[in-house]
Amino acid sequence: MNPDSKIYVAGHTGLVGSAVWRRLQFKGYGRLIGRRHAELDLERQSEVEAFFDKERPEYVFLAAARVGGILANSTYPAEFIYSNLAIQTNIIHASWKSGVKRLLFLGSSCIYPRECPQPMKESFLLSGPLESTNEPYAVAKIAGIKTCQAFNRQYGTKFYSVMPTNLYGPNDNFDLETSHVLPALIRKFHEAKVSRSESVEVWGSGNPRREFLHVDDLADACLFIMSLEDSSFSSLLADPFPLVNVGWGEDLSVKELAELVRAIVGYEGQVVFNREKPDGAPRKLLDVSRLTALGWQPGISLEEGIRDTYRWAVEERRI
Ligand code: GFB
Repeated sequence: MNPDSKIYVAGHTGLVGSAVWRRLQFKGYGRLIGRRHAELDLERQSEVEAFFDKERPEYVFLAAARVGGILANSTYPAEFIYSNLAIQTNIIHASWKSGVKRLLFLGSSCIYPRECPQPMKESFLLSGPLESTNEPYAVAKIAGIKTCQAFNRQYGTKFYSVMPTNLYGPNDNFDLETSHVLPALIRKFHEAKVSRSESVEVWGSGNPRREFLHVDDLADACLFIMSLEDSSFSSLLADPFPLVNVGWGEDLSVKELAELVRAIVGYEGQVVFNREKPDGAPRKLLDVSRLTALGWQPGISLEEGIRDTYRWAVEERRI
């Protein structure tokens, strides 16, 4: 990529896409393309093909997806599998047809088996059964990895997959029904502080362990990977598991996370665990050695990132 390259960020208003967009702008890339849902319905193949024919992007960051936390995944399994398969298939296919030079497909750490040895290596893909609460979403994301791999093998395209751990940051979803745990806890503790509630409900047992990465770190990793020299990029594509994990490298329990968010927000009441809500996967810690060996490291600590996200949510009136 060079500053004059034409770059399409699919999903540029979402958590990941907006972070990639900010990072590209910051680095001086001047020909960025983004389309809101009302302008381009990515589930409609003909609309996607017409868009690619007209715009002819050279590089694509595929960050458009139907996403959500544990409850949204269990409530809307049809949308999570159908929308994601449609969006990614249309974009990958149109990227091949219009001669895109490189594409990065954004997946998720839930592609790995529920009982995966920890930390989870890229080579553990498809080595066991998936976690049931997000199986439809995970199957769609695995299909995305395999679609990229198949096009590379048959047509010599350069489409690569990036698997981020649980993400958070500006533009996250703070709706308590559909969000992930971190924005949910920021909102719950903030509202409890403001209304002086005696307690805050945290779902599940508090025992599941999760790893969190600030989305600006992920965006930095995506630009790093997209900008790799041809020889390094090609050797990533040639690996039998053509995907790379992006994470912080350490995890913590939901209970520890709740304590951290409580302290940052400054709430002094009680934390109550609701064991009737699902725990989901017991642990999801990524092995990040493939990416660190290439020379990339994350920089935003969890505490700093939560402070930043809390400030953003209050300033933007999202909570
Ligand atoms: O972030 P989360 O919704 O999704 O939940 P997953 C992580 C853990 O936090 C679960 C607990 O054990 C939840 O029960 N938790 C506690 C809460 N309080 C809350 C709360 O108020 N809201 C939420 N949402 N959780 C998702 C997948 O799994 O991770 C997606 O469903 C995707 O497919 C994403 O892969 C990264 O980490 O369990």
